[in-house]
Amino acid sequence: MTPTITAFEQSPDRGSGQARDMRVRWALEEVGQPYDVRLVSFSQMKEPAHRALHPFGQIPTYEEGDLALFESGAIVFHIAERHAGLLPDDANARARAITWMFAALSTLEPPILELQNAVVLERGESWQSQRLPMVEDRIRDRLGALSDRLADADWLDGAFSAGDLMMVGVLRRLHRSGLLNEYPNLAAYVARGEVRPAFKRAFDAQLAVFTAASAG
Ligand code: GTB
Repeated sequence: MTPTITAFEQSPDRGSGQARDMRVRWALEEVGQPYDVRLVSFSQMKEPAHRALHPFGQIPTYEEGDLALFESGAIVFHIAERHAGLLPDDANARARAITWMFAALSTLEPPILELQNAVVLERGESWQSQRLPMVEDRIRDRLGALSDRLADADWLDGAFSAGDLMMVGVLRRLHRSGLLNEYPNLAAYVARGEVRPAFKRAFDAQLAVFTAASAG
């Protein structure tokens, strides 16, 4: 059964693949699962029909037969569990890959989100310039530790896994900040993820949505 995901009808990221449908698309491409996309506007996301799928009125969602999921982490985990290619067979290695997924979402992403909120939502506040360095330092703290752990390895724990997919997906949010470049092995890690053919297919698919919306 072909799953259907939701994505922004008009993404504010201008096709740079920052919205979280990108992680889901990438996971589906990695495992070779075709998918349909239903584009939703900001107002549609807040309507009851969409909230039935996503209680918080957001994207992405995932529908497959009578299963409906929300939360990019849960969706990628589901895809990784149902298909070969994103989680190792060995039980311990599998548990570690899942741990990295959680680390990406609950240890790395929160300070990164805080920076984006500080830059965008707190623009113009008199205290913004004092707050930004503190927020950036909290990210550096996490990036430094991650950089030490990755060292000169290609991926976080052996072969590429859903843990790397999620971590690269989260770290990509730092592109505009320049912070990633302070950690050359992390910048190279993200670049390694972004040249994967599955990433490129996912990226091109979301970019095509933006390009079509801009032309229309
Ligand atoms: N924890 C949820 C998950 O992981 O799925 C978070 C989902 C979420 O934040 N969805 C966002 C959304 O629907 C889109 S991805 N927002 C609309 C709303 O809340 O009303 C976040 C996002 C949006 C835009 C950019 N951008 O423009 O660069 C980047 C990321």
